[in-house]
Amino acid sequence: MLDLHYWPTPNGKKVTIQLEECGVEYRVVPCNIGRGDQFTDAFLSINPNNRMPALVDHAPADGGPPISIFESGAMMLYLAEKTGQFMPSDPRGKYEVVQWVVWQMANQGPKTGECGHFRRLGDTEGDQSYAVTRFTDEVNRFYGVLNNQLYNQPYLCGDHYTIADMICYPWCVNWAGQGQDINEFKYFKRWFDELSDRPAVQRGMAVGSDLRNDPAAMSPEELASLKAMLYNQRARPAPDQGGLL
Ligand SMILES: N[C@@H](CCC(=O)N[C@@H](CS)C(=O)NCC(=O)O)C(=O)O
Repeated sequence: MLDLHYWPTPNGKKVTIQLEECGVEYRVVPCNIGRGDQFTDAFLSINPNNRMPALVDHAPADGGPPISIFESGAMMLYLAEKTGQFMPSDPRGKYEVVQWVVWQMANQGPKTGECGHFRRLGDTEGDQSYAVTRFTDEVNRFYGVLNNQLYNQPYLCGDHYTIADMICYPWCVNWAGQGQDINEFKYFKRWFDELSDRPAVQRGMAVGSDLRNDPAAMSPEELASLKAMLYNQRARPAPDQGGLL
């Protein structure tokens, strides 16, 4: 059995899309990042980076103890290898996919996240126009990268739908909130519309739609403590005694 520690965000939905596409059985373990589940000792033993998603495979191929994995890209590579689906096995084809997975993890994911953060902030923390322009432009560049890649091939890595497509898709769904117009990127839009119609993509995107924290139902104190917990996180102290020096 696979346990997916999950909250319904684009980074989580990449993995639910893949699980749905592969048709494997999995269990969703809610990790409520608005309540601080990502900071519990149990969760940190799976992901020392206190971020969801995380995956635990209770039946790994080597028959040994459970394997736990953090970072959505690493989880998707693991699942592609475990299921033998949506990633070529020859080195040329495999590394075509791996480089797009790494591109998404190093570029599209983090910077689109910052784009959303600064755009949502408005002027509550002072003038954010420099950051908004910087990240909105960078996200625009990403849509251009995807559009060019899809100009003469149906999927990001050629003729076959792979985890490279699945990992990029959820971060594109909120294109309007990112200050973009996908009608300017017609090859991208063809791909986006096709993926949006896939039943497994729809199922993956819908996982956890009942899981939410409603800011409107929170008191000002609760909102302030949520903000203090999520923003400006700094280093968690290491144990003082008994370590390797
Ligand atoms: N690179 C990581 C990013 C994970 C990440 O940023 N997760 C966010 C939700 S999308 C989170 O857990 N945030 C909790 C927090 O900020 O404390 C991945 O792709 O798995």
